[in-house]
Amino acid sequence: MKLSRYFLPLIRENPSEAQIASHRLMLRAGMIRQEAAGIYSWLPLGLRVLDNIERIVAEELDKAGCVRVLMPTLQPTELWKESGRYDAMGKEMLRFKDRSERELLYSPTCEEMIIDIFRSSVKSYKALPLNLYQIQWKFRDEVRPRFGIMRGREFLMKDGYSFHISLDDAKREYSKMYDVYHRIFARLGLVAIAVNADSGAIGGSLSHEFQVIAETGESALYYDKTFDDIRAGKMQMSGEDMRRLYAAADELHVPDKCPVAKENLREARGIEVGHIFLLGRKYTDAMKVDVNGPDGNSVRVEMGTYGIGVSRLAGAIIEAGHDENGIVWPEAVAPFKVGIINLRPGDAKCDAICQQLYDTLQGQGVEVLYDDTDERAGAKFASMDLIGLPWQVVVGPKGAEKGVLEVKNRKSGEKKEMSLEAALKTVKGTE
Ligand code: 5CA
Repeated sequence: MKLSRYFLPLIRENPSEAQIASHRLMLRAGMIRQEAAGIYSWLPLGLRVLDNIERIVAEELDKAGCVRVLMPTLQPTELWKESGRYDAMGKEMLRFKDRSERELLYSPTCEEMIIDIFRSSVKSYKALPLNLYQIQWKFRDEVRPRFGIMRGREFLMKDGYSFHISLDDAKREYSKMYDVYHRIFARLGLVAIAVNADSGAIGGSLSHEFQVIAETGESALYYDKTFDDIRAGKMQMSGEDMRRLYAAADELHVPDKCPVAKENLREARGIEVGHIFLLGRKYTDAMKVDVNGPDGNSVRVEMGTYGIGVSRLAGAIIEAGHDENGIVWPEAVAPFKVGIINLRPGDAKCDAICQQLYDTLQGQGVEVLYDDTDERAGAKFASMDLIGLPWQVVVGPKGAEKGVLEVKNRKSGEKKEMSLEAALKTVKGTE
């Protein structure tokens, strides 16, 4: 993509409404634009990141045997009356009527509809276990939307729902999803701590929140300091072992009963990027969901539900990866892998080298943003640092004479002069 043809509305000054780094940087880097309280447009750079996160989440779930569906954002209210949540959800649920005076709502979560889909066609235990998921926009009329897309009213969620003939099998799936979640967050360049949590409005008997440690996080949590070694990469641990370590959300942490000695306990703030729930029969009792069991008798279905805040993750990744100059994207989610800066557009040599770099990388499937604009050098460097692409290749007239260009790694800040061939290898990670 050539910057002169792209849509990247950068903001030079710090927006006054942004209180935390990720919100400030997403606005400044032209990733999002607020349209109403807690409601955002995703501009091209932001959308590329959102798509990358979505793709990684979907790939890992597909690998784990989950099956993707897509349900509507607008839903009739009957199912919610059946489950009892029509009243329980209160003002957080947005309700309205269509032209025929039929009541609709904008789905804040999707247990009711997926259960209706399930019960209308699955009649036998042979189809179980079944784990269905979607990645779809949700609406919750939060009292205090804040921090940009971190706590939005409209937000993108991965919501998964599993169906089982026994509670033991639901527990097995819950453990499996616990491990899958760690894999997903690791691929996104994050270490999340899974804390025992309250299951709130979703319900169920057991739940874990996946928290990314950040000073600006909205949740308070307590955990065994061993997690700090895992986060620092000093130690690796299986999901099973991790589950034995103490970690609890604020509301479940009782100091007198905490099994961890005070000196080994950490208190921190976190961003909740995922939440899994063992539901049991909470919804299947209310909505009478049975299948025929192996012995011919009908069996009440057991469930689990598994959420990931896909749009919130974009903010969490920035909270975990930025410096005073801007965003520092992990490669897996970066909107482009390489930024080319032409310091002298119009100079035949600079133009030719940049074009060759650009064509070669694009031809090899590497995503490139080529700054071919007439901005002054300082502004180009600042913009490229702000948007945080992992690699920058700078082409100027002096270097072009000698046949060298400069390659900068955004994360380490390291800069090196090298030939075009060496630069290609470096940014592709083959050298
Ligand atoms: N049905 C269950 C699991 S699919 C459910 O709705 N769980 S949830 O309420 O915990 O939401 C799942 C995830 O969505 C949360 O862990 C969080 O990362 C994200 N999320 C929730 N509310 C918001 C919000 N207002 N803005 C951005 N992300 C949110």
